[in-house]
Amino acid sequence: MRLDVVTIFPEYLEPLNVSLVGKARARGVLDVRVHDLRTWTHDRHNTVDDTPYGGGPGMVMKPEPWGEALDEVLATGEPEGPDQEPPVLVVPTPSGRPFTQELAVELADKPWLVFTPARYEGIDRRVIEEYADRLDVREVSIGDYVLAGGEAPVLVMVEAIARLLPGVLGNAASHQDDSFAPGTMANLLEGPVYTKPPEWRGRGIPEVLLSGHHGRIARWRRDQAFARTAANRPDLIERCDPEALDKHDRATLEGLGWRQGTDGRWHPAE
Ligand code: 6GU
Repeated sequence: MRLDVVTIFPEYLEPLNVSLVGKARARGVLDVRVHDLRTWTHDRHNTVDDTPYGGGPGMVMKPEPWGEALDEVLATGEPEGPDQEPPVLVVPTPSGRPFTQELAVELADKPWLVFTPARYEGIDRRVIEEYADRLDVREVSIGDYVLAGGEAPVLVMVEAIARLLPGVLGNAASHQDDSFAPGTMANLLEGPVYTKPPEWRGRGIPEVLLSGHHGRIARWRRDQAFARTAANRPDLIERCDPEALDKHDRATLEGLGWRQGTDGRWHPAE
């Protein structure tokens, strides 16, 4: 997979040289190219921003450097490479659609992604419109809080996507039961995990994990997942498909103080 990032802070993307993503690059699974937006300015001060039309606080990123940068990056697509199709343009913005595991899975299947993290109040709207005519453009937010720029969201999204690529995680099964993995655990958070030693500071580990009884272990893990999800993300329980719950799941939820409404959905009891 090829990834391009255009930014005024190339050094902010240094973590892409480290750990999982760094190793994927070293092994040739990922081709990451970080570009300095100021390369495509032509004035003495390398100006990338200006005051907003209509007034108001903050600054807006000028369209011309973005246009020249994106035209040049797009023109480097090699007809024989993974970049033979035009890229998906991922525009990080707090006003975008939520970045979810589902979107990570969708983007992990694309051969080429171009990210345009912005600073200030964002990029002149005409840039997004210009490329939306030619490319699949996704405006994406990583959560309900405001960051100073899109660089940290790019690091977040690239890590979420890279770990899904074949051959990046040691064990292909490691993301099968991720919290939020589509299918399997049906939107339950993962429960607690333990390793050696069997006793630490007087604390043992749940007996069932030592039993070697795979059925009982799987059941216990699912119960823990329900308990954690009900406590930390009740919205996920309320949204879940009631048909996906077996008799034991329903008993677990009732034990946690949940009740099934007339619509079949689960709600915390009053
Ligand atoms: Cl993608 N950008 C900024 N600046 N803030 C955010 C965000 C993105 N997602 C959540 N907050």
